Amino acid sequence: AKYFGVDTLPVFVGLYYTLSGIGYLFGPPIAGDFEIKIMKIAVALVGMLSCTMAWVWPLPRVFESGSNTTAVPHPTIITSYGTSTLLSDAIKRYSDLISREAFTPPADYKRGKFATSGELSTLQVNVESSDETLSLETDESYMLDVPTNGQATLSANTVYGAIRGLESFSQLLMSYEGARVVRNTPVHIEDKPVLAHRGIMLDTARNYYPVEDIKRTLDAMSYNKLNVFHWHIVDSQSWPLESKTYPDLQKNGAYASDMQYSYADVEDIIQYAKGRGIRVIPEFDMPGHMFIVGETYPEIMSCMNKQPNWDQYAAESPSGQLNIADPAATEFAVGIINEYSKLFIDEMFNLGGDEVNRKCWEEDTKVKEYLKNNANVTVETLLADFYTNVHGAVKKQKKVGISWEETLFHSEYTPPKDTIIQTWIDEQSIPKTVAKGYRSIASPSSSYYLDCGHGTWLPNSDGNSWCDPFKTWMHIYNFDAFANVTDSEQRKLIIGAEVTLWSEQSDTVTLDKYLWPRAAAMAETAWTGKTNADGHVRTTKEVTQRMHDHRFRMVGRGIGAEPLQPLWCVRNPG
Ligand code: CP6
Repeated sequence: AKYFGVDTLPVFVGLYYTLSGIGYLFGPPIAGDFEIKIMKIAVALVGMLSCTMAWVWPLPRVFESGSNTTAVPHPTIITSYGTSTLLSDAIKRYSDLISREAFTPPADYKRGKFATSGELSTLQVNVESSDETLSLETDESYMLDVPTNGQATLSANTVYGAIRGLESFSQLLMSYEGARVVRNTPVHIEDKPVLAHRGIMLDTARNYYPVEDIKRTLDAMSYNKLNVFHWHIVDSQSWPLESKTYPDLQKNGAYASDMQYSYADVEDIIQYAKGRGIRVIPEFDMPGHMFIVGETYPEIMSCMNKQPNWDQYAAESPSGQLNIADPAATEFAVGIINEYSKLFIDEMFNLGGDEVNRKCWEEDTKVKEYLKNNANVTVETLLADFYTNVHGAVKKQKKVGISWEETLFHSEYTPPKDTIIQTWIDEQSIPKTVAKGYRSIASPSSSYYLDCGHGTWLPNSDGNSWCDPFKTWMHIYNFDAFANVTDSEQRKLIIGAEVTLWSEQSDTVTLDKYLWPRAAAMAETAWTGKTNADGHVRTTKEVTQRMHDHRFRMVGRGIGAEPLQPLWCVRNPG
């Protein structure tokens, strides 16, 4: 944090080492006591410093602050010109939130009222453009000025920038003994994201999540300036989604009549997300991960439910892939794309394409028959043809396709150049993708898989589950999508990051605590980047206090984010 134009943390850390260094020179026995005293002073200094930092998460790119405290005596009246419902809805939402919220940073719980030097009158919101298209290109930048006295100003090019700025504004407000203030005024923020695509993937097939869970997740995403909800909506285990083309999919595929998403639910969710500047991208994972389709259309499937040897035919039980030698299977896949391209209005459409099992087809009698009658055809050419057809269908719907990386690296298919590759397998996935000229979304399983470490699903002989260990927020924060890419053109192809919540070991009971605050750790590195504007690389240590604070803020807002340490430590930082 810059304070009086100086980066304060290194100054205090430096001071601490200098003073304790002097303490060391005195030698024993004085040094012991002296060092402890110095340490206590240093802890107190760092504690004071905590009170002067930008408490906004994710950290704004530019945050300048003064030394005054501004009173906000009444719920601040936020005003704007214009007729945008999106904007007026957002303003109403934040006005309500602010008047409800009385947030005191846990480390400041003993702090009395601040002496104030001025009073905030209103927050005036100015939006430049009336274009409300939500896409990868959307401008989310904003500028926010909170003076010591009088009117605050929020300016943005788009309504979505304004929504991001309203979030930051809400996080500047603190409550002390019932008195609401903004500290360290005047505050000047200039902010915009490093990555254009910042998301959460939620798997609603392995276990079901009610619509209200998804809405609460969208709320929490907006508190973290995340802008993509990647909905892994169906998989081998269930098809909870209404289909008008193939109505039996839902009938035979949903776990229960109250575990479904109707068209109206989806439209509601998309609308709700848009109000928070969040895009909804659906995934229909093909041709693998499709067992559930076989409950309705067994004739277009291969290797259905091979028990007990399912693991030879699929990454997960139950096995079942579309029979890529059957034109009816491809027709089905294209039918799915055509139907859901209309329901899901986003410009992007995720086709899955991961974890395809060759043996599933090699041992299939219908596939073997087909190969016998077609001399130049192999399983590999069939798979490439399948990908060609589904990507062609996505193009025809004027959408951009997203695929898991296997489509690019583990098949003979060459996706269209505008295809976005979602990487997950290892450290080479991102560099390899951008070296081939494709755009990449980073979802490394070794860092961003939030379901891991709960250890109940498919334990190995050592008792651990296959994607253990648990990924801590620090581990997530330390991941750098750009780490192995130096070429500046290639770096531009890294457009996004997504944490993924696969739901073999998660449902409504665990949702909030599996997602939060760990997804917030990713959100800051995706919005602010790994480094501050001045090049300083933030460490997890220096953001810990702010992270705890943000966790408490989310809890106060109704998000069941998990605790990270004893409250005692939060109140006695250092
Ligand atoms: N389901 C689908 C999954 C996974 C993938 N796709 C997965 C693979 C490995 C781990 C965790 C999840 N459960 N459809 C991979 C993209 Cl460790």
